[in-house]
Amino acid sequence: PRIVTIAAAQLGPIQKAESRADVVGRMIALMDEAHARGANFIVYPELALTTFFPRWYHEDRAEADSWFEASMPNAATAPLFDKARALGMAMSFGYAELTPEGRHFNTSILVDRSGKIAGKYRKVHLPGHVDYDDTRSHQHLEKRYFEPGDLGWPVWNFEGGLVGMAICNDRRWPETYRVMGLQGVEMVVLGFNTPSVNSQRSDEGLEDRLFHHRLSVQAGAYQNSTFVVAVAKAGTEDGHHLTGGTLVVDPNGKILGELDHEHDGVLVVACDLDDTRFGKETIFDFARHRRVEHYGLITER
Ligand code: CDT
Repeated sequence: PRIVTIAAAQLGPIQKAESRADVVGRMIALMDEAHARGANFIVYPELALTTFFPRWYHEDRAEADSWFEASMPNAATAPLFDKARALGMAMSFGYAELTPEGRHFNTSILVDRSGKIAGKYRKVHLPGHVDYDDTRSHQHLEKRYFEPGDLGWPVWNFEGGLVGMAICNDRRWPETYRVMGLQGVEMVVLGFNTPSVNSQRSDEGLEDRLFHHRLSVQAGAYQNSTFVVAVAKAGTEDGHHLTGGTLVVDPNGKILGELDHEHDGVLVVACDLDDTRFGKETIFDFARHRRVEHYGLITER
């Protein structure tokens, strides 16, 4: 067996006024708990260091730069990296990345047990809109504040397996998993911030949102014979509610564990990466069964 003991570290709400230092303190507490429960790889949510700021409209785009990190690690996150190194804990978390060239991405990183950034992913599927939209119940301005990721979906040799990343809305798209599946991915780690209401239809609520979340993640896992670790930022941020639903799914698409609350908490699951083999060698042996001559339209439109 190749066991990766994963800690899916859900964060409860982060209010607009909370500092990075406060949040990093919460993340360190979760890491301590994960370590005490035997985990060696901890996964935090999308945009883990701040509130889900794309709900706030800044007319002056540059004002939003205060939500971004111009370097990583930096003064605020150094204690998290130090803690991870001290515990020998691998980790992944999301943050808003401002590059030296002034580009903005919704980013996640893989950090190895020595504290080195081993992989970076920039969110490809950005939901929402660019301009203030008064027809919506709340704003979702990811298309205003980020550009689409430019790194694709690499997979990395990490913690003894092949690990890839996705971010929130990416989990709803089969292409996300398939591109990694074609590289043999064994564990996809992803964080999310999902409002519990649809800003464009009032009849879609929390249970529908959780249903679509599980449906997407379980299908992605099964169809690519991979583990998927999906970690929420949950609860009510400045009056705006985000779903929970932090879960770990196995390569059969079955949920191995799910948190049933919306505050800070850790779900620890021992995953045997060898469990990905059967599916990859049989029904989802892509080399034998895919029929790419019929798939051209997928990349043409
Ligand atoms: N963060 C993120 O990508 N959230 C989206 C909300 C979709 S509605 C604009 C999600 O897919 O969960």
